[in-house]
Amino acid sequence: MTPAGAFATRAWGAQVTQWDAPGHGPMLYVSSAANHTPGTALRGGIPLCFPWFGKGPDALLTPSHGFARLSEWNLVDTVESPTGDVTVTFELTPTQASATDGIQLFPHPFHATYTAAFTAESLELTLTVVNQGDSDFTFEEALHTYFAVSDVTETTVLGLEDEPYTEHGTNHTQEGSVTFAGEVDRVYSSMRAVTITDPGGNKTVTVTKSGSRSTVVWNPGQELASTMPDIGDGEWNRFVCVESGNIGPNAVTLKPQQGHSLSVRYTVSPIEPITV
Ligand code: TA6
Repeated sequence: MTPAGAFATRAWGAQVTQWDAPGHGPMLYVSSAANHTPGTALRGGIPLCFPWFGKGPDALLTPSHGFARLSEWNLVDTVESPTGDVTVTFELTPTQASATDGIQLFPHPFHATYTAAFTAESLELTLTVVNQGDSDFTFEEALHTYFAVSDVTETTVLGLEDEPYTEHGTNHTQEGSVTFAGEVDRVYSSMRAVTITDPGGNKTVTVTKSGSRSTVVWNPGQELASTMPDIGDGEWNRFVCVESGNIGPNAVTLKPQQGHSLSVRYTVSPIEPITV
């Protein structure tokens, strides 16, 4: 345990699999039934969706959420600051992903760098993609974060009021805070910060971001979760996904040698002062 709390990452998918913030415990949900086999999607932590989201803009692409989370990224370095902050850096190129299913659907010379910076009260993630080719390419991306909550039916997401979103192909406008009475699977066009309240866990998490025009909010609800073998029994209400990305009409187009960075910062604070 460092001043930055306990954390863990893995080269497969450059996936953050643990972030325990001091005074708040586990901030991320990882399913007890998750498949940890390298090269498969791990249910929980922070899956990295690239170069498409879901099945892609035309709903034709597999694997779901692209090949980056199924590829072995190169761990560039792990740096600890004098104050105990820890920054982990990964990179991915087409050569490293050459054996991953789906790479053939994105025949573009890219270089992706991903950093995770753990501090005593925050986690900051940055995904940078550079076009190393000689023609434009377009990609989608999202940091698909599974925030641990004590009960999603008591959780609210604030900050998306009046924002447009699509859910199962239908367009809507968010009225009030986002609550969870059943399945919620919404892709918002929004650049705003949001706050996740977890009253049972006595915490709020603020999500601030840059370089991101899409916010996804997802929980499958009890019925859909019961059909998903890698969501542990009774765990459907123990997480909410709040994902920062660029999806659909907000996909990113890079010219040759151009780069784009998506950054997000999660900060946690108690709802009530913690008495010591
Ligand atoms: O983030 C929302 C979503 O696109 C949902 O539709 C659901 O499919 C979820 O991602 C999980 O996707 P996965 O491929 O990890 O099972």
